[in-house]
Amino acid sequence: MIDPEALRAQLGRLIGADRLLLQPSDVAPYLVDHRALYRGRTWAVALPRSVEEVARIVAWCNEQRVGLVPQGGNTGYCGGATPDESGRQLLLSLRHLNRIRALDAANFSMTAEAGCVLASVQQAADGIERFFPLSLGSEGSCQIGGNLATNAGGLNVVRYGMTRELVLGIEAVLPDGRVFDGLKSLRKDNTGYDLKSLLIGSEGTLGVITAATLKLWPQLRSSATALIGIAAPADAIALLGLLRAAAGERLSSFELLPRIALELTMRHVDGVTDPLGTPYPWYLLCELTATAPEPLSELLQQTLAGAAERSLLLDAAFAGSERERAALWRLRESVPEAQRRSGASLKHDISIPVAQLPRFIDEASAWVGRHVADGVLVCYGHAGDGNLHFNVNHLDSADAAARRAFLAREPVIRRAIHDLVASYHGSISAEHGIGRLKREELQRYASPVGLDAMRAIKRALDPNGIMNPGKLL
Ligand code: FAD
Ligand code: 2HG
Ligand code: ZN
Repeated sequence: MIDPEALRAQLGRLIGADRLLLQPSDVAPYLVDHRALYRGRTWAVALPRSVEEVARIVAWCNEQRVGLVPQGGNTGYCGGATPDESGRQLLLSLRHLNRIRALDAANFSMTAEAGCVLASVQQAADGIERFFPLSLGSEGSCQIGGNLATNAGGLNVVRYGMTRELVLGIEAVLPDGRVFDGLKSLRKDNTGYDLKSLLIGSEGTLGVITAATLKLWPQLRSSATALIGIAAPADAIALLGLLRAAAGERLSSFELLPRIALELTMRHVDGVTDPLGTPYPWYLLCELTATAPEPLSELLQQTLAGAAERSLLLDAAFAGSERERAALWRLRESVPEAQRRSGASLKHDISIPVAQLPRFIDEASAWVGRHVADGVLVCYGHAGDGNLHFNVNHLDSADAAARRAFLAREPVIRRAIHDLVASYHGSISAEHGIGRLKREELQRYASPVGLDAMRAIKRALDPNGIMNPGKLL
């Protein structure tokens, strides 16, 4: 049995009582995940302000065998940042560890503490005429530590890669409380196992990330953005090939949306409109960017004109100003919010080899059509990376009993979709991670040899199992 009062008193003495939240009303927002799938309990929320304080907390948790749940912006989709229902785990929020420690324009790098909100990292890079390309719909509240911990993807992966590819160095407190200072700003460093890479994507199970040195790029000087109406996903893949050939690395975003996604955003999000007027079955949101002033609009228009001659597209709306560009992105980025407002939904963040997307969408949609009469498929996402959010929305969430019945079928629907993904040698979590939500899925679909290696790593670094217990493994 734990004695919460004794734990609070001990930890308060160690880091200062002002670093702890104890009142139920103060603690409550930390105990539910963004999707409200999980509601946990805790005896305290710790809000350290320095790496040394994080180290003291972790060392103490290790001695006391107290489970520790790191939390960033709490925007994660897999319940990874929510403590369990036992009330025994300590919640560690990184929000006050939020300094930009260094900006180095000449080295194209910056060092940011884990609690920096992603948008503020982007702005800091902009301030030295550099560009940090990680971009997600949640960038106004997710934190760079959370981005590293989940190896976040987002809207620019087709050009810059996932978070792992944007990181030069890392600082983390390991489960025994020692600080791993790997904050190098080197492009080349072949000195043994890559601990940085291991911590990225570890979802708080191997240590607490306290800071990262990030790669920066030259600022963007030109862009061209279009919303393209297409008949079917197969046209998207043909267009992807054409745009890659014509624009090379300038192709920075390639997002697929079904008509229903536009309808949901227009219905549920203020100010979203359809720039094409006529409805089309599918859409692509494509963006080219360059670091020099370049005629990207011409390049995009010419490439799309060539594609239109081959009947690969039906229509296109080009952003003629920064305001129109922002409107197109708002349309795309509001899809999760529109889905949330429209009722219950089942999410499947999957990836498969890009060329097989059309066949997968056909097969998986047919299954949903046959088996989920009370659901509508909202299948959208980062098609350029082979990553779909193959989500199913409930049609009648106002009826509580019908909603419960829909949600009760989640395991059956998930199993069918994930089994199909596995048959395509795909991934059951392309960018959102495993957390608590997909723990059993990982056991089912991961390579047994790979899982054994993961467990061995976990045991070696965290023999007492204090780091984010019940998540990932
Ligand atoms: P949290 O939710 O707080 O935590 C996530 C996990 O990381 C937990 O396991 C937690 O324990 C761990 N963690 C957090 N901070 C640390 C730390 N400092 N050290 C160790 N572990 C830590 N994700 C994408 O990949 N691509 C998208 O396009 C995308 N779009 C989104 C759009 C919306 C509207 C929303 C709500 C979410 C979206 N997400 C997306 C999901 C989410 O924003 C990302 O997973 C994000 O990286 C989580 O960051 P966070 O700071 O909120 O982490
Ligand atoms: C996105 O791409 C996010 O918008 C959220 O990853 C996806 O809500 C989702 O399923
Ligand atoms: Zn996404």
